[in-house]
Amino acid sequence: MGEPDLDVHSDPDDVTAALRADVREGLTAARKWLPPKWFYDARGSALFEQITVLPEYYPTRSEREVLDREAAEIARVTGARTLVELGSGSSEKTRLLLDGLRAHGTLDEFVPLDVSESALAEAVAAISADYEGLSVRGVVGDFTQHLGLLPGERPRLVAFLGGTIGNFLPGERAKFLRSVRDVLDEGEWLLLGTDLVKDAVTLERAYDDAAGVTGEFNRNVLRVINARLGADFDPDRFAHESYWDAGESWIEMRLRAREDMVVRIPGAGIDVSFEEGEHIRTEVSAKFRPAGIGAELADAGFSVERWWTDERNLFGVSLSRS
Ligand code: AVJ
Repeated sequence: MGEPDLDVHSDPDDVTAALRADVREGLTAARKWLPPKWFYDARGSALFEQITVLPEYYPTRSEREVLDREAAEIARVTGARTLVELGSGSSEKTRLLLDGLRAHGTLDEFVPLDVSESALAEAVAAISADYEGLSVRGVVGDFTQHLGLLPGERPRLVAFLGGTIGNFLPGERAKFLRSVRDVLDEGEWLLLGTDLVKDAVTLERAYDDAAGVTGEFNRNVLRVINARLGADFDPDRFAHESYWDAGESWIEMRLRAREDMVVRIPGAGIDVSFEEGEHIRTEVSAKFRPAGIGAELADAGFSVERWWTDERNLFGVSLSRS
């Protein structure tokens, strides 16, 4: 694998400073929490890839079913010259879109953006090797901060897949959708994947699999804090849990302390005490109803042109025009 073409917008020192700020805020709060973006170092990104093929974790398969069926239609409707993918990870499902857009003959550039440099480098190398003549420009960055920097010939199609929009809290979600709308010109496109509300058992199992992969993914955030901030978390002293909050319409992942303990986090200048049974909320993953997501897109200034779901109605994909 050669040196991939990456624009790095996140300086390692800035990343550590951002983690320090998040850890200080979240772990000194009365109800402890951490933002989910810190799962994704090389190990966390690899664990997430394993999650996507678990029998319990339906979102990846359901979304792929839709993209496989609709890629040609997406290409026809948008005529996109640039595909921008936010939170691209391994870009596996993106190949369906790339194939559809290439077949349609309009696409010349692919711009994947991800916080994980390792996942992005692999994706850029693999896509460049497989799509001759396609210009591939990876951007290492945080899609809540680096949206203004997105290159590409118009019209651009911004894809935000996998249901990652669910990781925002509702207020942040509105701000984010508005920020995407603001970087797009009129007549450009947003392809958004949203997981749908369904029964609690299906949802909780999707985030607490029998093989324990999601638990390891969840505990990985503690390893990331150990590595970057010199902390002494013992991940085995935290139990993994998933919890469906029907009122908030989101799944929470939690790490519950198995015993009383004090964790030293020198890089954040704090010691954090845990009581037995106390938990850290490490992720929310909101689930949507079609009318709700339609209204949120409209509020952000988009017009929803297409809405598709998989055969079993588990996952929705919307195509909106700015
Ligand atoms: C990648 C954010 C879409 O919320 O379903 C998977 C992450 N967390 N299992 C999700 C995740 C636990 C995933 N997203």
